[in-house]
Amino acid sequence: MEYIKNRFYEKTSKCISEYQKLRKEHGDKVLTEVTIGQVLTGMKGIPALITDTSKLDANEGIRFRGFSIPELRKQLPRLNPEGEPLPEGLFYLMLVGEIPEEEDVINISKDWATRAHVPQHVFDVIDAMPKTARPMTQFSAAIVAMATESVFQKAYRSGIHKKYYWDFMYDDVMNLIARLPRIAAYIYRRVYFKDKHIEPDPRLDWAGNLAHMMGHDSDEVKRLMRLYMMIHADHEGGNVSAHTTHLVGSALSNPYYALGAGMLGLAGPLHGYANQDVINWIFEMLEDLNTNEPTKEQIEGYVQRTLQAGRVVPGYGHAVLRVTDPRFTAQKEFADKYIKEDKLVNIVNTLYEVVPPILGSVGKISNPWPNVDAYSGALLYHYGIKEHPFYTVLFGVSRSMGVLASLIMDRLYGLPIERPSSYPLEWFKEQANTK
Ligand code: HAX
Repeated sequence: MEYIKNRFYEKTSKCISEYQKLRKEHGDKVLTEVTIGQVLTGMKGIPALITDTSKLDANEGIRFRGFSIPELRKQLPRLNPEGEPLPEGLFYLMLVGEIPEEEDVINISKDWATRAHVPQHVFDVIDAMPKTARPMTQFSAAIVAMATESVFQKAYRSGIHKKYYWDFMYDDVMNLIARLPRIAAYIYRRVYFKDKHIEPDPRLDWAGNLAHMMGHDSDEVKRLMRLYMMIHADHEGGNVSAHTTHLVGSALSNPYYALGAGMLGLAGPLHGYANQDVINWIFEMLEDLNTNEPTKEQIEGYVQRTLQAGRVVPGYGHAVLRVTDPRFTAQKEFADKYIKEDKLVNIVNTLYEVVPPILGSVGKISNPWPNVDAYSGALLYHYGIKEHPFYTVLFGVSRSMGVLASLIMDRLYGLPIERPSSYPLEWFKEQANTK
């Protein structure tokens, strides 16, 4: 599918000289002051990274190349008028910077289908682990094991000129994204379905094929999977999975290493693990309250007890957002439209009424509103994907699209190795006392 690579290069290559010009001519320009508070709270708000694929606004949520999620749900090509857009279209938008034609999207689908072969040794690496190993452990290990296939690594060792790095990176990225659904589904079937694996169907789209290989072949699950894969794909460059992928890639590690590292960041409870933790926490609550249909008052009491125990309420809060996450809203709209009655969905909806005022009243929590993870588990569970320790793997399959599209651009721009400075705590104390 060389024309998409060419189109990306035509659209983006002018940025190489723009980047070089900025670096040479405006390198001394002061962007912003950095406060001690920003450093001590996780480098919040410091403009420190170049990411073109998407931008997060605290009060509006994510925009992919300028388009909001509701706009994209209307404008990106879909298989039928009632369905959700194909995530392949979002990948094209993030990479090339324009809304694709239907033909472009179909072509990416076909291209990924032809690249989807996973080498046997990757399955062997997965099979060597106990089935009790966390699905994200198996997923990250499989990704790193697949680095044997890296064309970028081979080209680098053969001494290619740095201006061609992006080209090899592109091929690695397309291969890697194409193979992730097969790896994810293999882990799912291995752990939960006694190794009864399902072969890919190359006629299906990327997300539809993932649902198929997991054994959830209905149109409803495929529709949900397309939405899920779209909304989790990217959240600008500073979140843990995106930043880690970029950072590791900046050492010219191949994309398999970079994404493997990013996925291990996604596996943390404050990031992508939250999508399974929401369900864990709700089930703990139901057990504690000894009911499947808790009242609003009972839920309020449990939220208060969670906070008193020094725990976080999973699915709520965000490092950047200060409103309800539009990815939460997209999923709620999906549930409102397609799900008539579901106890778990009802609880998630009640939590949306109950949690924000309680978190807001604590005083120190910057954002009391729900994030993407507050809803996704209830939707998956409703459609029969009940194995919640697996949920973060689905997030990871989707997130690969944004972070890897960015990685191609990192190499096209020729971004250098990333190396911020660190100081002892004593230095910050001294800074605090100097005028
Ligand atoms: N429940 C209880 N306390 C919370 C909270 C929540 N949902 N969200 C924030 N806080 C607490 C913090 O733990 C922190 O407490 P301390 O000062 O005692 O350390 C305080 O409020 C200030 O934190 P903040 O500035 O509001 O939030 P951060 O930017 O530090 O952290 C997090 C953002 C998303 C990590 C945080 O809100 C959180 O832990 N939420 C619950 C876990 C979660 O849903 N994570 C997924 C986020 C979205 C994502 O990345 N998905 O993959």
